[in-house]
Amino acid sequence: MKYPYTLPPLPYPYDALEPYIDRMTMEIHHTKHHQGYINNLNSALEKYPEFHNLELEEILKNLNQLPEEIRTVVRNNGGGHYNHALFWEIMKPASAESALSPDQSVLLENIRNTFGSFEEFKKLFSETALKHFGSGWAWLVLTPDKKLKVYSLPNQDNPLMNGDLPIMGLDVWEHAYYLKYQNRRNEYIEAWWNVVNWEKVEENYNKAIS
Ligand code: MN3
Repeated sequence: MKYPYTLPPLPYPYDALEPYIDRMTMEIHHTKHHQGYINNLNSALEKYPEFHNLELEEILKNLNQLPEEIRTVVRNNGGGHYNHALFWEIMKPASAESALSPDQSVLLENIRNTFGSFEEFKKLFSETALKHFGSGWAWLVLTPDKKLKVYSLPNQDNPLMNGDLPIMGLDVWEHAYYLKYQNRRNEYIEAWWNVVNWEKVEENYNKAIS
């Protein structure tokens, strides 16, 4: 993804994640929130052509190389663009068949080795998402020493800013669930597991580890 940034189309219709994530939330989240981050990112970088040829990933890894007057805007809105582009991709309709075979998945094997079991991993990830105070994201990342790790980050920060590689992220900003779940973030998190696109998550993992 490079300047000028554009809104990537959703890989499924707005109502495809029903009943777990409702159509109106998806539509507003995609066309208003995500588009908003993109607009702000483009206008921040407009006057700085030296950053137009860089991949967004490179910019987020090296925020300290940006002029100070646009650093925070790019952190928030570049992070916002990157995070949401990833988020749409790692979801799919719950009815879609999973091609991920536990016997063949290196990711699942490493999840078990790292967290004890797949259930333990889910529990840790869910708790991390639930307990994150205020706006932010829960992340599964690959650290520079190739270890899986779960943590949360505030606002639109992204693991790339920490030197880690993002594998999977869950948006726990209220705009991601409030229309349907109001204050019940726990129910949103529980529902979200039904729409995780594990093939895409595994693809992210394979790319990160190679
Ligand atoms: Mn969001």
